[in-house]
Amino acid sequence: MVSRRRQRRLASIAALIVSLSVPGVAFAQVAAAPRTVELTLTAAPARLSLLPGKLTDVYAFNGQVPGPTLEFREGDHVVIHFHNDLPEATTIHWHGLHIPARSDGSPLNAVPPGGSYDYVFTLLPGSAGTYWYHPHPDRRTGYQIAKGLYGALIVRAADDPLAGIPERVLLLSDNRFRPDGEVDFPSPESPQAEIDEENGREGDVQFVTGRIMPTLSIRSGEVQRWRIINASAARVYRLALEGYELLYVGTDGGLFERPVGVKEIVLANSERAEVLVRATGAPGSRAVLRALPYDRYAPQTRPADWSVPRDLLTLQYTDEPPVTPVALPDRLRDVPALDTAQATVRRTIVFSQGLIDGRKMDMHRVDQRARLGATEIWQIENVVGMDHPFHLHGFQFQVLDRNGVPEPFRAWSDGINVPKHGRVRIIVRFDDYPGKWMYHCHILDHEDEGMMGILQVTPTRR
Ligand SMILES: [Cu+2]
Repeated sequence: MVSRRRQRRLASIAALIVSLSVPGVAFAQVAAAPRTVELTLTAAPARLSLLPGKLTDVYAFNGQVPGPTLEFREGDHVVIHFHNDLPEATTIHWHGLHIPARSDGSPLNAVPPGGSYDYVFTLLPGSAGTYWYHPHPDRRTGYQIAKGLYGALIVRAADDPLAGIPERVLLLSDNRFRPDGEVDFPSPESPQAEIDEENGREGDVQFVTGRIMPTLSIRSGEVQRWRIINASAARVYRLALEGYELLYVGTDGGLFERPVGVKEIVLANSERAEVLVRATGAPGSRAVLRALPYDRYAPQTRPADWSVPRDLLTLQYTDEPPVTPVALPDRLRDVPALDTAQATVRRTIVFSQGLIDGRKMDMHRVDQRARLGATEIWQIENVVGMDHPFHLHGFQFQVLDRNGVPEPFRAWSDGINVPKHGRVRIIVRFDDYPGKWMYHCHILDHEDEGMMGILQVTPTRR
């Protein structure tokens, strides 16, 4: 019999192997038994090459930008020993995970410089999906992510209907640099600072999992599963692989019930998409994944080049002869509908420029109070002329409709874009984990300026 101590040691070795995996390459390693996974993450300054021929002062998780891709399984009990070796307070927010509030890494649980914190949670059945992790300290989230603190997190299911299909992680991020290679933040009061405050900070250098315009290799006939994460501060991606239909199979909280064939996908800030790419081209050919123009802007600050498509990566076919494509399932899993008849509370949340319900974030105020176990319908209204993406911490929700148009298929989400002068309705059940939870705009500059509120979920007194 393996001792508990030895089990933990083995788990921590397994986690170390996982944490050293090359970002952008996913390793499937699925077994049935629940396990404890223990790993260490350290945030610290580093000097790395992000641009060819230049060195940049960054903030890095375990010395890497982006941070290591973390892989877990449903049922895992996860213990992450976090050390903050930055010169400022920080947290790690496990974006999209349904876990206890003390481990959410919200601004309420800042880890001071030199401090440590253990994030402890269990990944529940049904939680398989693509997530990411990033800092979430008060007012400094945009700065710390721009300095390099972000990484992908994958939760796998033992009964994944797409198991065995080769995977790629595409962590989309853009940044701006000074001529000397340092990350470019505008000086306060400058015109650029004003534009950033309005639009959110965008950059002219586009990264896919830390690389500029990478080449992914594919064999004719092959099917690949791409897990795409929008880790940009403000840029929204309208993704298309020219000449291809993508099979859209999942979003923030995992797989849909069925694959959906699409020509393009709009991925707002913090959102994830899982797609299957079918290599229908000839050996030796190539295709380009592009971000097509998407007008999320107010006219007065819309960038001059907003309508220029941006190339993200090259898909290069090998010269090998085609393989027979694998058979793809018609059905992926059940996504049971949350029942609108069970909703006991309806709320309206109003987004205006930089404000939620007319006010800025106050760490000492509770803006919404909900009962544990309640099912609620939230309408998020955007009353201004630019898009604001809504994110709720801790709970996956289902989108009911956008501008009154019913959502075409059911999915679990933790973020949803609220278009200019638009509204969305979501349904959510606060089934577990009482505590204080953030909801906010995920344009990082807006969030840092206070476009955030606090939801307190409280157990019902008996
Ligand atoms: Cu916003």
